[in-house]
Amino acid sequence: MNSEKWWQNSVGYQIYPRSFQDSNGDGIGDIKGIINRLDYLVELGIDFIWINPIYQSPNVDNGYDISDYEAIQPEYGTLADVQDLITACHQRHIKVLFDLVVNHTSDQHPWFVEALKGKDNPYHDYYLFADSTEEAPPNNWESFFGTSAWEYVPHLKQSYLHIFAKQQPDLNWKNAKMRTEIYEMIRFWLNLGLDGFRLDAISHIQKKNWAVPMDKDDKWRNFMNVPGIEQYMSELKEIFDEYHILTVGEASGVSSKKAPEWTGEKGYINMIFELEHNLKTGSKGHEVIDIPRYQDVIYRWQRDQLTHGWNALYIENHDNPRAATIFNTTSPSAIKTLALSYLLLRGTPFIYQGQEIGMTNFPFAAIEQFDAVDAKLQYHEALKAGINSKQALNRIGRLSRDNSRTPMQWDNTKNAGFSIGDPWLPINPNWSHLNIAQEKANPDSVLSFYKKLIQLKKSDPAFGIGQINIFTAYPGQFIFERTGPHNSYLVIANLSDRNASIPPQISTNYEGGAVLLSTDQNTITTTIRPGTGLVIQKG
Ligand code: TEU
Ligand code: CA
Repeated sequence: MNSEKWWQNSVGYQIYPRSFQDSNGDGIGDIKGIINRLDYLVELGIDFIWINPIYQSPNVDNGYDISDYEAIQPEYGTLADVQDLITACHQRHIKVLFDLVVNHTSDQHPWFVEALKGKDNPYHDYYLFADSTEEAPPNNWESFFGTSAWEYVPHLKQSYLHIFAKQQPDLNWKNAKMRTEIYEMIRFWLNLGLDGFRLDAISHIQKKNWAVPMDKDDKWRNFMNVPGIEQYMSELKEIFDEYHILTVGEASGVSSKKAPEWTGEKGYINMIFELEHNLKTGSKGHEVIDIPRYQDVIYRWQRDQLTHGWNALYIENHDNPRAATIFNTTSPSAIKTLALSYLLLRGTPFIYQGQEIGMTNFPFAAIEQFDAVDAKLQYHEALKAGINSKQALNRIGRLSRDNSRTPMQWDNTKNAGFSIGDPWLPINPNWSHLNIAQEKANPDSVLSFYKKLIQLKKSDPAFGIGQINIFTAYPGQFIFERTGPHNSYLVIANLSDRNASIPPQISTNYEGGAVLLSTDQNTITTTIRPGTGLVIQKG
């Protein structure tokens, strides 16, 4: 058994910098804004933050298209601001993770600009070009954003691969020189004092041979955890180990069965964000999350990483709609119950900005209101396929990434306290009654519940490396026990439509136990109603 790690008893918080806090009135969140709000995160009980990309970028995909890895996007601030941020966080015992985007660069990156100059240019092989005509791309692969994965370059008579937008050409990881440059860049950031990285789209850095056609039922298989990736991941691991940092991989295509190879004692990284439970990947065609299905997915990940490996736990991020909306949890108690369903599982929980007050989807009414690159592309593809604009808008509006990217709702002053200028994305119209200041003042609010929940998670290693026993229950009822050397706890989060109760085989242990946390003051341990939950300590 490996020794306990600091992040096993910690809670992370994801900051979408563009929408967190603006400090200079240009309507765009920035690094100084984050520094100004750190004391709030201390109050919330956060141990580390992950900040989405703040590197120089033409912003086609909001920072995930990087044109200079070692420069800060001017609208976010300067390198000196980053140093101030790291210092300010460390003074408050908050660790700092950046996003590491190395599957692709921007098409404005000097490497790609050079690459386009000719097949003989040394940077040409930094990317994935293949001979083709304009009409016949090298193969039929599709990008994640729904278009062809190839873009034709007439003067080269070649196409280049991009598994995201065409402004995001994929890097050629087979090129050792390219890898060395990436590794130097990683060291540059770690030498500044960062504590870790979230590894963007890391399971896609290796691709199958161009001759392998796309499988219509498993469209992205040809660039999901493809053999050969082991070498690159091992090289990365060497650097991560040298600096003792925390690494969280966005690694879709790594199955729960395979995950321990990635996150176990000898794994490449510390934990994986699985994407299987999400609405877009998991509940195709549905407007809300199928909760029993979500439960099956996260329980499977719990089981498969029980003896080896570690989970990253989350219900929201910048790529998904707001949880309160898509889990259909409409009352404060149900939103708290949703928090309870995942935050005390075995793993490291993440909270996405605004989730802690139950922020909701945005009521989109026109395509002009969207910003996200995938939303615009999908809208135009839908119109091409003959779907009418209202239907296309409805569906994209429900699922769009932009729902989670609207500015933070801090208080009920102008622009929700986010900015004194015009915000880059509209503020959700519910800001005047749904905001942090208001919830702070209310001991029964979603925010107050999150604070208590975070404290509980950190109060006892039973909630860290402690064992988890999951009880079989009616679908949608999350009933599990966490046990440590000193105490045991029973968590019941009822997201089903029937009453839940303490499992009979352990009822004598828990019926007289102390209720440490409850989503609703009226909840009693014998009848846990739909949309309510509690945590009981073994008596
Ligand atoms: O998202 C990547 C992403 O969602 C895919 O890697 C995922 O594997 C696939 O959709 C599974 O179905 C990240 C960022 O989070 C996102 O914001 C960026 O747009 C994207 O990478 C490109 O950098
Ligand atoms: Ca600003």
